[in-house]
Amino acid sequence: MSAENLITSAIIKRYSEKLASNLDLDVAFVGAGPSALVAARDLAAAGFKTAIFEKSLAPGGGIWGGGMLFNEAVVQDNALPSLSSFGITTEPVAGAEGYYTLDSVEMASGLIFGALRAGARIFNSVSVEDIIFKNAKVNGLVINWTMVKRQGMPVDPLTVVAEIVVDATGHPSEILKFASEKAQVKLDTATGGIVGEKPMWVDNGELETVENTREYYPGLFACGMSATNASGGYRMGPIFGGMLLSGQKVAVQIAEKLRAN
Ligand code: 48F
Repeated sequence: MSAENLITSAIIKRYSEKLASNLDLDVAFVGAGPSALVAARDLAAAGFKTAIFEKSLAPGGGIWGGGMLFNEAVVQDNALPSLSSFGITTEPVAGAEGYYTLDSVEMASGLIFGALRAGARIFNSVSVEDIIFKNAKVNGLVINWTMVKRQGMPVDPLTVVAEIVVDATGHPSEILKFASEKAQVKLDTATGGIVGEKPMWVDNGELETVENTREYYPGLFACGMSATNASGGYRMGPIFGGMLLSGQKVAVQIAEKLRAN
């Protein structure tokens, strides 16, 4: 075989194997932001078959750009154990006890690498365009290439089955929206639908993100900003402690549920 086709066939074979062996998952995350990366790492490390489907070319969500493209992020001291478990370094903010900065490129790459190393798989450039919904339960994802979606090409999707689906799509809560609007089910929120994120209030937003991390419908959890948006919490900007703790919390909730089944 020519070197050219050796490379081509190796890529096609390995990718096909990777996708085929992740069509039946314990946990499928939609979106590879900070909350999903932490949760996927914890669940994969605990032995659950876990994959993340991310519509962008680069996983990492809102981490890379720090605040307004200044590529530094802020965390509180309660997030330090999580970051150091990934080998990510932080620096105390002088005169502001309990607050730390970190390089957002180190944070994004460290979380991605940690999730992969623990055994989670990440499928980038793949958009989730719908859910599988059977017997009053969310059963998996309907996926397509992001380029197909962007170009508006009339191409049918493929599917991935999962015991648990996690909406980690950030501000838009895209997967909860499919459940609420397409499957027309009541979510576990004050209104039964997506309440919508409130303006910025940092301290409150951080706490609420963690509080609102839960199962919103059988088989469908939300973490990170998606949980904030679903339950009507305040936004918080480029402080990431709540996102990391939300990821840890959803991993514990999911592990408990899967072990109880
Ligand atoms: O928003 P995002 O980074 O997720 P998060 O874990 O973290 C929020 C923070 O980054 C930041 C913040 C800090 O305080 O407020 O915003 O809640 O990442 C969400 C990811 O989901 C992807 C999207 O490209 C992004 O990388 N995503 C959204 N919709 C889809 C999707 C979809 N339909 N299919 C696949 N990926």
